Amino acid sequence: MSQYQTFTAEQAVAYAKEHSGLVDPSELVRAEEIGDGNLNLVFKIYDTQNVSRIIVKQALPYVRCVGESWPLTLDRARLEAQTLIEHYQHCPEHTVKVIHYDPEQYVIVMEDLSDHQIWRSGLIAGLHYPQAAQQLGEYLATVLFYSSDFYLHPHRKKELVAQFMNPQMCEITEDLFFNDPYMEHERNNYPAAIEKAVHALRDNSDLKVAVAELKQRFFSSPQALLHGDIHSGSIFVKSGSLKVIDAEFGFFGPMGFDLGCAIGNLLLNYCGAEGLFDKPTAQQAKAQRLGDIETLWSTFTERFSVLVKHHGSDQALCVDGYVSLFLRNIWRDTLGFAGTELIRRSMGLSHVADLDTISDEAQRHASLCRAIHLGRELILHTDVITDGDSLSAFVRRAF
Ligand code: SR1
Ligand code: MG
Repeated sequence: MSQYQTFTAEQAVAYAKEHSGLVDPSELVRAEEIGDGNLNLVFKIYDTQNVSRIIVKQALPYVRCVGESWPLTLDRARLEAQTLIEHYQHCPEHTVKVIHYDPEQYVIVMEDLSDHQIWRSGLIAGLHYPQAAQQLGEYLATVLFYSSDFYLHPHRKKELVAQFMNPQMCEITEDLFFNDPYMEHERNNYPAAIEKAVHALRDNSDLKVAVAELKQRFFSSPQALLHGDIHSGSIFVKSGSLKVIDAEFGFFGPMGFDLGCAIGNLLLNYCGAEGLFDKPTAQQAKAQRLGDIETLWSTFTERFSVLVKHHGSDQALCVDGYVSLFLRNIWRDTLGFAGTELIRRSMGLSHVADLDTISDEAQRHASLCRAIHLGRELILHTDVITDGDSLSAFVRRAF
């Protein structure tokens, strides 16, 4: 098989037998297609004992959640494989392992993480993984530091920036985060009941200027090799462990974008808590989400600063005092990008289950409005929110 064709379950099993790297590949007998994401085919491959052993992921030539009318580059499979491999090299404990990449079939074979669960599903079920925020902070600090100018030789950095150009996937983000919500667009998706909040957002010219600034930063700040789509659905967790998957949006961009996506998704869960849970559980979940955000940011800054101190190589960037200035700017970006994630997940094409699965309609609409309101406030108040603690206080004051 050399020409690209989308796999059937049988073909996925045959492929896994050849490329799994398992000692007993003949044991692989059955595939289940589990891709519930927006873009790809994902097969779990089971052995004779009905244990899932390996994952086969294949890029489709279009956006799966929309259909063939929206074609999409298959090269994203290369970008995903290479981003994961690059991140794994520096942070194997928190990055899924790529076992094989096939540039003709646009297939990635990777380790099975069935003993974990998707963080978003856990959060919606009211589960708390106390170590997850710290581990995510460690992952982000490590992979972003080792792909930044603090560490890389300037020639190598520029080579990597070129290798990880990802124009089509970036364009999706550019449109969905920074354009669609702020205008009428057929891709937008929100209930008529929240129309007033949507119009108020679109009438806010200060907000549009601030979003333009964030889009400009996204376009032209190749600070580090980002994951590019690090929401709670791209993260597997289990007690004591966190693994990041799904890096097809990987490119060199502003560090605050990854941090903002991660924090934005914890805040989306915060905004949905009252619709998802009974009152005492909602209070507890909200406190946990804010605690997670504080831990994520403090771990990120501490770890990043230590890495600069001990492994930084650029003389000018590593001068005393610069890293804290750098991190202050990253924090401002983080808040802004978190705000855009809250807004686009509430009224744009791609929603999150933290809000959409709320069964009570009034609660669901109230949660969407909270997310839009909080998103706007974060984007407009980056100057007064100085760190994780002050973000928590700000969010608590909002609701
Ligand atoms: C058309 S893709 C929509 C969204 O799904 C992905 O997971 C990204 O978050 C993207 O924005
Ligand atoms: Mg994804």
